[in-house]
Amino acid sequence: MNEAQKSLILESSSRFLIPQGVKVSYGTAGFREDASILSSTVYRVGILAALRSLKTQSVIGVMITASHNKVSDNGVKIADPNGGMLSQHWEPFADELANAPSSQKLLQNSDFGGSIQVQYQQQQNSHLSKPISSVPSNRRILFAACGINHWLKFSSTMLCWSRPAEILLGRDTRPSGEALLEAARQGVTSIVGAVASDMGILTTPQLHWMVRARNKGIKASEQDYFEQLSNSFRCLMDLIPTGQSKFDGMNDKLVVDGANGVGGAKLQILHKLLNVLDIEVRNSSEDEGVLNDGVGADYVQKEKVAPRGFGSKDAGIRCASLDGDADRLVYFSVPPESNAPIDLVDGDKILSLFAVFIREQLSFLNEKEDIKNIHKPRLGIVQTAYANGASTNYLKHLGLEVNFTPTGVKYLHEKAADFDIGIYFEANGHGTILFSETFIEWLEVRSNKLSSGSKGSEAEKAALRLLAVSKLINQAVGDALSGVLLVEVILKHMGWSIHKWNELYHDLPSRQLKVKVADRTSVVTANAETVVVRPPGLQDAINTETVKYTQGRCFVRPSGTEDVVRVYAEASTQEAADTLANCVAKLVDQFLG
Ligand code: G16
Repeated sequence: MNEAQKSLILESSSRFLIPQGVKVSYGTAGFREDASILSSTVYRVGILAALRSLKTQSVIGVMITASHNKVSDNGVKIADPNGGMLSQHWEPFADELANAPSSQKLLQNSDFGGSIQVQYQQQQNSHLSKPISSVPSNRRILFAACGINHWLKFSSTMLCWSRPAEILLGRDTRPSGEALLEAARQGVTSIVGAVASDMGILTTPQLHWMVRARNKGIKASEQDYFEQLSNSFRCLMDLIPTGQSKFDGMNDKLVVDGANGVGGAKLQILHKLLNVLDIEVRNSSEDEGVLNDGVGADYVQKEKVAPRGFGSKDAGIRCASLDGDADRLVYFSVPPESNAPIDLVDGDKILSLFAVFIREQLSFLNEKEDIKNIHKPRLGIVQTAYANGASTNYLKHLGLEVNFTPTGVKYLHEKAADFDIGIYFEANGHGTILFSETFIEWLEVRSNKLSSGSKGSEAEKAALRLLAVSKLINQAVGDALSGVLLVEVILKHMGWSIHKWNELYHDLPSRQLKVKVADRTSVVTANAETVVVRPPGLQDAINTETVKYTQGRCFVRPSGTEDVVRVYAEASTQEAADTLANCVAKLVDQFLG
């Protein structure tokens, strides 16, 4: 191994020793722990991100956030070249590198360059006689991570990568964020030639958007992000059918809970740029409150109560809530009576609103002869087991194809990318709409025709609307800011109030609980997390309980972001859903307590 590189890693890693007894795992959305034990993990993620950048010869992102978790937690995740989550086959490398005893050991044992050249020669002879998995794990990380060609180039041409690693770093408003971002920066720059750019305080989706934009050669500053969102929003507003620009008997104001996180302040900037929406932001990071404490989308959706700062004075007003890093969005309305439950409009309903709108636009397009002659765009829906059963029935009733994946944006996103238009949402409000490149190209041709003089048939307007949606809604990851704008303009387009929207279907009563257990990883699930495979006997016990309830449905799964097992139950009444959830929580405790 090159001496300069070796001493660079040895020197920087000695500043980030792993705390004793700590073992971390790249969960649903990266590493998440108490912030006080995370600096070595974040430093190593910096190294991995630089290697990923070299391997893909692209810009990579590192985001410091723990999203909906409490303020004392923090976390780190990598954004891949397309702006999406880190490729799943790299997650084991992240785990190995983050838990490797020390970088000293990582480098000490032998000469990596030699080991990798042997592997390379074996591969040149068409087959790896020794499978990669038999190479000691620390070497395997660098072997697989760097890629043979880069590595050989590295060792033979002395640091002349064809393109040096480039990493965009972002963080949310957590107090621990600044120091952890510095740890990430030192990790990145411990790879010779790697460049780390601090993009400052951002929402998680902004960082993902920037990575995607940079790799597509599009301008990628925060200002560019705001301009793209506001321009496409205005375009959709201009295309609202005449006479449809007021909500149906509804106050036009929107009040947004910013979870005391980064999203509120960013929404204010967007609001000023747009200058057409009446938006009031509460619980912004500039206010006194604590991040995600009695506020935010996770709290509102799970507890089904109004966030701090909202009450019966807001009755009749359309309200929305973002989570701590603004990648989730739910809507709600507050009843006039102070103790009554809120009307929650969750991710499933946002998905349904988007599906109704997109389906309408596609129906205008499909009326045109020429689309029949090319190919009918495929619209697909992706949900998880948390999707309320009533939402799935509604979407199927519309004739839409509904698919299920395990929890985690990385799974939903991947499935949604199989379609010309893929809409994915988790009930917790995390989701977006993906458009295939081919379909976007087709839309661009149609909308060019329109802007070059034709008056605009319904089909052409539909093409323009869909194109604007593809620019407004974040193509990299779920984004609460772009989600708010799309919801607002679709409600205006439809002339719907939040109440009318909420009446699309009636949710089955449901309850979510968390159970603290000794080791959550001892719960293993299958079939998109609907069946417990381990520990043996738990699923049978859940089944025996569930059949007692009309429309009963229940599942348990280990959280990937908190140290708990989650329980979800649905039934025909709230009381039944609560009882079922509580009984199953007790079962989890008995089996795993
Ligand atoms: C993350 C993931 C989401 C997931 C949520 C909860 O959200 O991005 O896909 O639904 O965690 O995951 P779990 O139930 O495994 O704890 P966020 O908003 O916290 O980044």
